[in-house]
Amino acid sequence: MPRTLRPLSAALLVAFSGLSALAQEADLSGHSAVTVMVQNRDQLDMVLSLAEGIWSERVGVGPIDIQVSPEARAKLDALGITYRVMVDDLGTFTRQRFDEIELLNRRRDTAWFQNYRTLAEIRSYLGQLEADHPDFVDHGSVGDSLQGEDINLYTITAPGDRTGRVGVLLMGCQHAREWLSPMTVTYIADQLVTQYGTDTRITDLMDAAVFYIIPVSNPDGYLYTWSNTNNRYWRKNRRPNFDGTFGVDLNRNWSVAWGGTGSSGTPNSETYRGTAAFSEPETQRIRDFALAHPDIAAHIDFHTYSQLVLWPWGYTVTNLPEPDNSRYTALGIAMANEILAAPGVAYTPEQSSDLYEAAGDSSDWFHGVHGSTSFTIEMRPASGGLDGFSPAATQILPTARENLPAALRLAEHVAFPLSWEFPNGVPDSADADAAATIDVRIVAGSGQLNPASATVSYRTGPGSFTTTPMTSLGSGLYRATLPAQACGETTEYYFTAETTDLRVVHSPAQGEGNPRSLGFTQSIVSAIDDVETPTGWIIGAPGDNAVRGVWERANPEATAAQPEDDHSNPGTLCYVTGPLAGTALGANDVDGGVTTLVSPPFDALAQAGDAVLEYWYWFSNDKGASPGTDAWQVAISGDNGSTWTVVEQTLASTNAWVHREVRIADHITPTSQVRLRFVARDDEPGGIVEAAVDDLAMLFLGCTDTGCDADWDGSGGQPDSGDFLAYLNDWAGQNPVADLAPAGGDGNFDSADFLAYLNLFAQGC
Ligand code: 0X9
Ligand code: ZN
Repeated sequence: MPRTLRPLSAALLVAFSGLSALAQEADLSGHSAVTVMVQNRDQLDMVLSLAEGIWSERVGVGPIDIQVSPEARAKLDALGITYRVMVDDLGTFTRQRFDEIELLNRRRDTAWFQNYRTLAEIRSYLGQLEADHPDFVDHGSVGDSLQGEDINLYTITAPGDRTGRVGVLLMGCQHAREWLSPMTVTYIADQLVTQYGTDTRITDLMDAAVFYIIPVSNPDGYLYTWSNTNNRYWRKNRRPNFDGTFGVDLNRNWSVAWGGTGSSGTPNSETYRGTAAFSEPETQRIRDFALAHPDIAAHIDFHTYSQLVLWPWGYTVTNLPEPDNSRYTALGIAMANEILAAPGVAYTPEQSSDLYEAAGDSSDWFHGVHGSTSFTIEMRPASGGLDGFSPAATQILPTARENLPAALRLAEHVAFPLSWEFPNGVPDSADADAAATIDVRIVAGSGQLNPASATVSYRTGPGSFTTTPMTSLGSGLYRATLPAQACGETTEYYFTAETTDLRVVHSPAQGEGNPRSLGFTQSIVSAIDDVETPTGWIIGAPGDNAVRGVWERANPEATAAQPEDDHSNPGTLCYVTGPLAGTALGANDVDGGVTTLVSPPFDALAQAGDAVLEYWYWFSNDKGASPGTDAWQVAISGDNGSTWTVVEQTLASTNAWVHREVRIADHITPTSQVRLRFVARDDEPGGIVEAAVDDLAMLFLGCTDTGCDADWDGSGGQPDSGDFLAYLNDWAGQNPVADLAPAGGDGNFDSADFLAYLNLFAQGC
């Protein structure tokens, strides 16, 4: 799947090996971090030879982030090589960041995850977590680092019998300067423990998996980056090399293809691989721990930065053999989507070597030798993001929060025989008096789905569950249908499926023990916008940078990525990105960045009831290069567009008109000026991105109570034969709403119920 091949040339390797000679002990003042727009390979070699540190993930023609001395920066200027300044003076910047940390520490209201933490603080935080939850956390060690620091290990799982639980290893901070990494891993440990019993997803996983957490894999390097401001950008461990320089890049020291492309044999290089595979105690200890724990089936190595979800191989552009390549690709896209939907920011899922070939990394070893499913995640900021390895402390929580569900997704993949996805979301309400449908995708995990086994079980009121098969829509997608209910009723339901080797799986995991609920309500439509006439929509927003395929109100022309028809019936117009088909699929899709569309204001206070904005949309990003990497975002504003709250972000294509309902109070306080904002973005050159929006409506949910219990058909007035027949129908059909006696119902549809209705009828209205 690698779409661009960027082998490191011999010249480039020479360049790499020259790195960090200066960075080793240099004073950072006057040094800068810059993004250079590298035009060609000659320029690349020149730029790399001037760099004293490479910050970018991506090394090649195109933008790269580097650290430069004042002299090197002057040379760039003299050569006419243009660059953007990320940090003008790293000395000042780094001191400011350290001052910030001190300042935050002096404030009594700084929460633990609102500041960067030293190795000692991380140890004591997790030590306290263990003291508070001894049944959930066990501290241990995988052994000592080169300088004799303990490489701490925390084993986290729910109390109870551990047999059959699958292991998930989360590793942070192989690279010393990547400070968001130990914070994220510690956050995940914290959430697994403290959200057990509260969060269903975490609870189900903690019952099925053992999480092994190594927050700081390179303690010597981490301590060094804290020791004084000048060493803040140290990457490697602290091995004294034979030539008097320091450090081995631990993420080039693993054994798969050790010594190959993208690793250096020169000790002062930032990517120095060491004298042999596993020459370093840190990689040795983690290897030995993993080999002694064959229960470990999944592994994530957390790094910064560039916002990427990476899978093997890293050492070669060759794809993994099938079925692994497809499995990793689907999983990588699902993990990136979890991050985006958290809500978080866009991470690009791709094979590691799409970034650059680099031999001897941890994920290649975990996949290739250990046999577990392994990802490397590069977290915030984006490549070229101004803060590089040193984002403000306010970035810690958002980064940690968005990565938690990605880790859960991977853990689910190995812990459960099958996993469940809800492409249209899990609905919280449905129209009264009509059957409700819910679409679910059943994805292979440690097992394969028996396609005939997918069922939904439901009940309304007490009594036993009814089980019916779901309808297959193809490629693992199923539709569950729940019978119509009267307004105000709530149906409980859960899904069941079986693997080909007869393991039974539910969603939610406890099935009948913990079903989901769906409330049936009536909706009153107070305003409709079918986009057939202009009504005050706004196209474009500050920061929009798409160069093609911006939003238009138009009649779309069909392509493989775009609809032929709008959604309204009757009607022809919708908002669509680049409506014309053109001569090629990529002729009129979104290109070059972001395009924004803002709806006119809707009055969410127009009526009583629960205000809901509904809309229909179409999104496609799965055609062309890098499928599944460009994002769709919907946000809501209650102040006429001044401030926005994200309601949905996804990488998932619909390739069809899909219905969404946004319950306003779930996101903002309802006001009379509520707008929706739709953003389509194309970050990946070559990716095809199309979007469309139609048929917005303001709905109010509730049950209009006619005040008369015998008014069974809701027609008002005195009860009549219509009401009588409607009741009879529900009673004969054993609709739980007809179970009137004893009060609250008993699951039987008998003469007591019938008499109770006759009684109501006789009372009149
Ligand atoms: O180079 C690395 O080790 C990782 N990037 S970082 O900037 N955090 O150092 C990326 C490793 C991904 N693996 C391969 N490309 N092989
Ligand atoms: Zn790294």
